[in-house]
Amino acid sequence: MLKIGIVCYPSVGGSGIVATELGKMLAKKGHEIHFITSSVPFRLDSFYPNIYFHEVEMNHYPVFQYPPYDFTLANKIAEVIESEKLDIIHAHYAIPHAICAILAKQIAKHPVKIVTTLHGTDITVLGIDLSLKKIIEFGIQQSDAVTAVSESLVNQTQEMLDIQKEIQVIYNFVIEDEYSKPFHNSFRERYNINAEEKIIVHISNFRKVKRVEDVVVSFQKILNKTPARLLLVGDGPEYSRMKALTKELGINEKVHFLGKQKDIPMILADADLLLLLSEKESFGLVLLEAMIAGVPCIATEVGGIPEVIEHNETGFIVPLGDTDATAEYAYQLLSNTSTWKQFSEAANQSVYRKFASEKIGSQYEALYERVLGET
Ligand code: GMT
Repeated sequence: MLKIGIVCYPSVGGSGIVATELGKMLAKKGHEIHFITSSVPFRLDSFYPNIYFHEVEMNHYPVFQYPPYDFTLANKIAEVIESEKLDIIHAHYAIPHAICAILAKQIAKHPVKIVTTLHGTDITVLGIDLSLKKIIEFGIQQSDAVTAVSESLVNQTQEMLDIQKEIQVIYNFVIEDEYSKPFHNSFRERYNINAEEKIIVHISNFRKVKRVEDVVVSFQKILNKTPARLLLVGDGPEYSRMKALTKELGINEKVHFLGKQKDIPMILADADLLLLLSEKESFGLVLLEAMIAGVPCIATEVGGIPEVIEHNETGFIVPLGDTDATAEYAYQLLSNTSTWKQFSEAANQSVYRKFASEKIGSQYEALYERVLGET
């Protein structure tokens, strides 16, 4: 059994969710897992045997213009490598986590291997920023193994960065059982949504890249065809603008802003359709969450999304910005119960087939074993 340190962002977001769920799954299999983060990962919401949490504490000395978080993190990783005799550090994100892990590996007086997982924003956004490009390349080159969450992200990384490293695709996953608990129509009751009204959901961090505006505009077009409500889940920079937009469009009574929510399976249990109309998305973990819950998705033809959704089989793929096509496909799905059931079932089955948590967990284990076998 291995001793694995996981370095990730602890807050809400796909990379933190994947890192935490992977840690929980590996701990269940008997590995010893050490999370090294600035606060308890939000999915680590209970006591789990074999899981330990090491907090990166920041001291604020007035002499530093900017608190040196990255050094503090590297120092903590080095401390944990030595005290716990870690075999592997699994860093989620090249910047800053892989860099901190590489530094820690050099500091620590105990050998360790570094596995880095690229999640997207580190490459597609930061990779084109010349002020960080070289250090991202260094993080990838110096890791013992690198994975990316989609084929598209591997291609983009190789196109944008000067690297020779092999990057293995290991897809994201969800813990299937969490989405099959019995739920009751809680949202329908709470918001007085009648049986004819379809529930459409969008879940994101409301960054500009998520194009929430396209979701709202598509919803307005859907409303012209069929009665529906839109649940907007999450919070972020675009939140207030979206509130104003729904008022401006006169659809604010049909749109419910739920803010950040923890219980995504419960929300999805009431949903008929999920929209993800982003302009960049290396994978789109929320699509898997919806699909496993039997909620068909309409999403844009960007990044790794076409690897997750099979167009016209498990959901629909639309060109970026095409709100007419989104509304048209939504109507096709929502107006025909047997079509909806067929897509719902196909979406659910494809998660078990292509993204099974057991299979993904084993791929990471095999990778850890492989790097440990290399000298
Ligand atoms: O999309 C974000 O803004 C959050 C970011 C994260 O750190 O969680 O998401 C990235 O990683 C997820 C997990 O691998 C992927 O599902 C998202 O597609 C990816 N986001 C982007 O590529 C924009």
